[in-house]
This record gives sequence, structure tokens and C-alpha cells, in this order.
Amino acid sequence: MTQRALVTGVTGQVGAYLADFLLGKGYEVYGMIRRSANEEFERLEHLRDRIHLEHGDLLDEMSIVNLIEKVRPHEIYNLAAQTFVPTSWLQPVLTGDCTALGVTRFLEAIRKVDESIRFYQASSSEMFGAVQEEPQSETTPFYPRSPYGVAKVYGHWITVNYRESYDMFACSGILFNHESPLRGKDFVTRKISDAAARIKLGVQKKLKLGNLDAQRDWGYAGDYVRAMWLMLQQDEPDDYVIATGESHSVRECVEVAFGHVDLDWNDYVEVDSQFLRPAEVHRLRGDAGKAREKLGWQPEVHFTELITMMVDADLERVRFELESDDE
Ligand code: F7E
Repeated sequence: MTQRALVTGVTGQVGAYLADFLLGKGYEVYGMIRRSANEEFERLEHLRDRIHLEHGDLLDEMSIVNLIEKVRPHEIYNLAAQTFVPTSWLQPVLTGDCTALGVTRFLEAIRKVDESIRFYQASSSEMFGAVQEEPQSETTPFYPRSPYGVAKVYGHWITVNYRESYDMFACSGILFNHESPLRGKDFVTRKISDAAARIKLGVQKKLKLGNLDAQRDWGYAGDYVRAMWLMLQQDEPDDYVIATGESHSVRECVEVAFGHVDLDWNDYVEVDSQFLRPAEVHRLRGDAGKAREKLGWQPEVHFTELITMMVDADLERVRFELESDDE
């Protein structure tokens, strides 16, 4: 029987990789999208005729119930959220409503329609915030440092709670930062790769960044969607940290990106206080030992390869845009 998967946040970076991965596994893929005046499907162009897009909203319980009744998925991947950390200080209530309560709306809808549906919740390393130990694993206590992180802690625990209260197959993947050429341009790795390409090609002069000392465990989004799927194929539901185990600073990211196009980053990068955060997460590094042991998962792409892959993709895209402008 063909497996059906419903993916929320399908128009985002991870949604595009996951939809592609699930199609490769023979799934019928349904993506939930919000109704909007300007629908953006840039990342899904190559998949548009192979996936089904259906309207629904994390803020609207009935729309979720109706969607699940219509699609009757075997698996649901909840990737949708307000995911940009700085925005969570500007819109803390909206962030809580979709990123935290949106998870409960999904879990309740599953209970109402069909409790056997397997559920994946996109938890985040931002929950570790002011880290209580290093590296961080499934047993490390949380100490979130932004309204986003706080909302993700709620989403995480409500997933655990519904699993324990109702015996639902609900898993939570605690994913550390995951990047790719499809990453949104506000996130730091893509902001850097895009700027390195544009400066190299002469269409940008400077790159303004915030805290260069922040350190993250950056992995490749394409590797991480495989882990999500594996979690839902196990006999028992559980929570897993997904990470590379390596931590690098924003400064190192800049060095690799600009070095790749033979530029000295010191000539182009400026620190601008508007990109500093009210409370920073200084350093994250994950221990994915449990995922390695139980899921047989490990990352294939590492830091330098990831950043250079992103710079190469941006070089190609910017060149193409410049050539198209000339015509
Ligand atoms: O920042 C520093 C910034 O915005 C990384 C989301 O996907 O991963 C992501 O959250 C670091 C921070 O990602 C700039 O202060 C310096 O320390 O790329 P980011 P994030 O906040 O770690 C987690 C796992 C999620 O769950 C989130 O949804 O880089 N930084 N200068 C900067 N960051 C940005 N965005 N822009 C700068 O100019």
C-alpha cells in the first residue's frame, strides 16, 4: 500500500528536502500551505507536479482536522513554525501560538481523526540555549534563551506528553542547525555564502553581521531529513538529537566562505549592532550517539564542504541572474 505523508512547512528549506526524500521512498506527499496573497513555491519548483499542496493553518484547529480527514496520512512531519530567532522577540505571542500551540493543535487533531498516525515534531537545539553541559544530548536539561526557544521547549514536551498520555507514536527530533543552498537568506550561513558570491562578482561591497564569536553545530539539511524519516520507521517512538558533533564560529564560517572565492574577509565584513540579540546562545555542540546507535544515522556532509557547497551554489545563481539581466 502506498504510504501517505503530510508535511507542514513544506515551502521551507527542510520541507523541500523532505518532500524530495519521501518521493524517492515512494510516498504520496501532501504539503500543508497557508493561504496567502503571494504564494511562494520557489524551493518546490522541481517537485510541483509530484506533490499535493493543501491549505491549512497551524493557528486554526479545524483546518488541521479537516486536512487530516481529507488526506488520511500515515505520517505527519510538523516542520512549520516561526523559525527565525530574532523575529521571536518582535512577535513573541505569534511565535508561541504557532511554534508552541500549533503542535498541540496537530496532536489533538490526530487524536480526533486517527490515533495511529505517526507524528514527527521538529524540536530544536535552541532549547539548550545557555547550555548546561557539553556536548548536548537527549538528557541535557533545557535553558532556552529566546521566545522561539521557549516555544520549542513547549512543543517538545507536549509531544512527549501525548506519547505518554495517549500512547501515540509521536517523536521529537532535536535538530541542531541545518543548512543548504536552500536556506533562507536571513540565516547566518546563507547570508554569508550569498554575500561572498555577490562581493566576488562585484555586485555587493560589504557584509554586515552581528556576533562573530557565536558557535554552532552546523550540518547539511539533506542529511537531516533522512534522520526524521528513520525516527518514524522504528518499532517504538522516541526522541533523538541530530547533530554533527563539531562546533564552529560565525568567524570561521566567514573565513571558509570568503577564502573559497580568494577574498580576505577582513576587507569586507563589518560588525553591526542591529544584528546582535537581546540574549545570545553562545555555543552549541550536539552528541548524536543515540541516533547513530539506534537509527544507524550519521552525517555525510561536514562544515567546510557544506559552506563551500553553499558558496558555489550562490555563485552559480548570482551569475545566472546577472546574465539574465544583460539579455
Ligand atoms: O544564527 C549569529 C547569531 O540565525 C546563528 C534556526 O533555524 O537554528 C537556527 O537558529 C548564529 C547566532 O540561526 C548574524 O547571533 C551573527 O548566534 O543562522 P542563525 P540560529 O539562531 O542558530 C536553530 C537550530 C533553529 O531551530 C532556528 O529555527 O549566528 N549571527 N551575525 C547572525 N545571525 C543572523 N541570522 N544574522 C547575522 O547577521
